[in-house]
Amino acid sequence: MKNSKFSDPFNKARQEKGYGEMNDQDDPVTMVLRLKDVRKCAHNWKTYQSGAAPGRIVIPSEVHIRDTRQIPFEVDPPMHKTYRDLIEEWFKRPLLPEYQAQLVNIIEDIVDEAVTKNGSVEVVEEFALRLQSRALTLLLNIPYEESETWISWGTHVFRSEDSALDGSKANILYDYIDAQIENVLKNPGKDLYSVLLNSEVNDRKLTKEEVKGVMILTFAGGRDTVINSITNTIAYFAEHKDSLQLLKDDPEIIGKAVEELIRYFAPLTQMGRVATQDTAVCEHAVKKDTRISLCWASANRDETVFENPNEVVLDRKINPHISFGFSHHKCLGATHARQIMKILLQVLTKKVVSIDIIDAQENIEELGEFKRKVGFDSLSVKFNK
Ligand code: HEM
Ligand code: EMZ
Repeated sequence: MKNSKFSDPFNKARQEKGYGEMNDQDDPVTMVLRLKDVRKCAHNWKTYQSGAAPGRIVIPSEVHIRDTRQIPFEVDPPMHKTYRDLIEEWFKRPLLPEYQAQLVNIIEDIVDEAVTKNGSVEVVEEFALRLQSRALTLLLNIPYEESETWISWGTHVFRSEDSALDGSKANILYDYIDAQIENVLKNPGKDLYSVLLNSEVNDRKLTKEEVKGVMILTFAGGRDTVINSITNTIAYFAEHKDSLQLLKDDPEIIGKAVEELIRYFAPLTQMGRVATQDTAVCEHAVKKDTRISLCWASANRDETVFENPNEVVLDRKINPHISFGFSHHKCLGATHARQIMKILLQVLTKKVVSIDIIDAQENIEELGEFKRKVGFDSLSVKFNK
């Protein structure tokens, strides 16, 4: 099978019953699989809440490694909007020309290094992690050098090689953010910490704990999602040399190609919610205080919505994918992530003739009755210029 293929494990369950089931640390999950149902549940925050115990809506659950509530992700309306209004504008900065120019420099440097290297490049660590960390300095408006520290943490801030949830690893991030908050209190600047520490909600300053909640989310939520998007893109173009050529010939379609790759990869498989009352999805009982998940990855392959859902159609015309979520919690980092992908495609079409895969180790999520490939643990390639 091709390394760049991401098959759809939910197909049968989605068509036959509309839901799936998985256990996760003795806190089972009913997975909602059809696009229409995922949208409905995402919208219905009164029945399906995000504001449960911190970490509980994440799958695998982070309740044992995190006490800090991530903001605005683990907050329901109306307070959700209060927080979101504070940061929405900040997260649109990737639309500014000077931001994009800096992102071009970052990506060109990394691609130049990859094409001039003799021998193979390990894309996850040497390419995607670096790109993600260096690009994040722009989003947070923090000096470029700080990315070296973030790169040293490895690809996921909560996972290590031995453990899907590593408390000591998580503590590195929490201690780092605590220290940064103290620094900025003494020495305010123009970075996201400073903006947050100066912000007010309901006529009071944000607490340090709230600022920490936003910062953990920007570090954790935007990390392996972006790394997987980049790595999977490289694998895809290695195995579809005609697609890279298509984008070279017709750069106008790059915007559509970005959406299609993100639909197909669905870098975040699912996100949970906790039922606030006894209810049902697809006639399957969901008890109060149990979890459902909004399975973005399954919804994106819904055959009643997408023609040829398992094919990558780079210039797909109608593409209502929900890789970035749906309704009020939809991804705040999407503008940044889309710019990274757009510029990556532009730079690849300019500087790379072809890519060859040397070795690939897939990263497979075990989700009860389903197994889903989400990216690679490692991907060695040769970039040809
Ligand atoms: C929310 C996916 C990149 C920050 C979400 C949600 C999804 C998602 C599905 C909705 C969660 C829910 O409904 O519970 C992705 C994907 C990404 C990506 C696929 C990359 C391709 C980023 C980046 C950042 C980020 C780069 C920032 C550094 C956030 C935040 C929220 C969020 C702050 C919460 C919004 C809210 O609750 O109102 N993301 N994300 N994401 N994402 Fe992303
Ligand atoms: C959480 C989540 C956010 C979680 C929108 O998704 O991303 C996951 O990768 C993190 O582990 O803590 O930030």
